[in-house]
Amino acid sequence: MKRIVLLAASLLIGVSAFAQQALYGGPGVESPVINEDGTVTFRYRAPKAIKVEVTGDFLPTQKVDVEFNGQKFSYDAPGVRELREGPGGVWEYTTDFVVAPDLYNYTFRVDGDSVIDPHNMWVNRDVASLTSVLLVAKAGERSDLYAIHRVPHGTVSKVWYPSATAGFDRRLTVYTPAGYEKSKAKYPVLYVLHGIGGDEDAWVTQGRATQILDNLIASGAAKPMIVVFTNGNISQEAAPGENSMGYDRPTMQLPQTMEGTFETAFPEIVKFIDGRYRTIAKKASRAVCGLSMGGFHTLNLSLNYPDMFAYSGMFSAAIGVSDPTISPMYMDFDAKLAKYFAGKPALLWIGCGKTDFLYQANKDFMKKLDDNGFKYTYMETEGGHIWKNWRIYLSEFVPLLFK
Ligand code: FER
Repeated sequence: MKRIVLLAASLLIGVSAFAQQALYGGPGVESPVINEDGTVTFRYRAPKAIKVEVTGDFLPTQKVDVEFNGQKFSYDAPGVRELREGPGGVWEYTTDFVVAPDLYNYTFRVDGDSVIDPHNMWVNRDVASLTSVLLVAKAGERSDLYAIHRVPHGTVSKVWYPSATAGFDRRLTVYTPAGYEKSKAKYPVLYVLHGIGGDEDAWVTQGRATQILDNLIASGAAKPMIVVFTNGNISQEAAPGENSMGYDRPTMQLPQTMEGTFETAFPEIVKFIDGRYRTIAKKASRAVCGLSMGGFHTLNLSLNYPDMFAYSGMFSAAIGVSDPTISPMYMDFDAKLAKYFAGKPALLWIGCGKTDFLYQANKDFMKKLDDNGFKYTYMETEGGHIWKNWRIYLSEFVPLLFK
């Protein structure tokens, strides 16, 4: 018996040591560390490296001027800082500023190669790149909405619906609010759309959408609602790695992007959701919002189905980019816009960052709205085309719904 116990114990130790080894990138390296004074330290062990850098949206951006096709333009690139090599080949960088509460993405560059932080288990995929995640949450700050708290949680499901347009089943991520399973109540529905290269997972990973919803609903700031995260790539069944293509490489260059088929097929999704969930199946209880391409989809859905959504949110929307002749969805824009506003939408909400490459397009669109006396709500933030902004917009938009 003793031998068996000993054997079992040594097996256990062996297994756990092995499992640890598989996860362990090197002894004694802790990264990232949020220090007492609010600075953050990043460490990376690379005894043979010549140069180790960190880049991410926790750093101030830097303007980069580029020339493309004979045209000069500048964009906001993430800042980069060098780590210094210390004992044991452990490189280190500590910010010389307090890192403001927020959720950040960062990567290391080791001799020019982009790598995630092997000592940080928390990783996100954004299209075809992996980034390490740093959450600096602080009570009373917006970033607290991105953290998980001991509040009632909603249920997040991966749900397949039959798409007659696509000719195959497609996947949605569906959030039902805490209490849904036990109640008989009907709920309003918010549809949330991703950008180019994104999928039905993007908003719940990068966007922290289900944490934001749990927290806003628990505090009473938002009404309980069903939230549907669609896959806006109509040629795709589900997120990369989750569809019949196997572990194919995620790409921004998918067929049938922004050519009208997704919008044409959208009623299939609404019909499926209204059939499967206890929804309040009417305009006043439906909202739609999206980032970038999803903002473009949001506008086109709102205009083409003026009886479908009372609330629309355009986050850094890719507007003014479509060829009006490629799809009936994109034709007669001005007439549809007038019809949409004649239908008295409860809210058209627009958010954009000051350095977003789509800033001017959004400004131009708002001028058109102003010229016509069409009402909307606008939020302008610092920074550009990044998730940091889209999380802000979602957390501003959701409390305004279904009131
Ligand atoms: C464009 C600008 C932006 C465009 C698409 C986008 C197809 C979408 C960006 C995104 O979803 O992040 O000119 O053309």
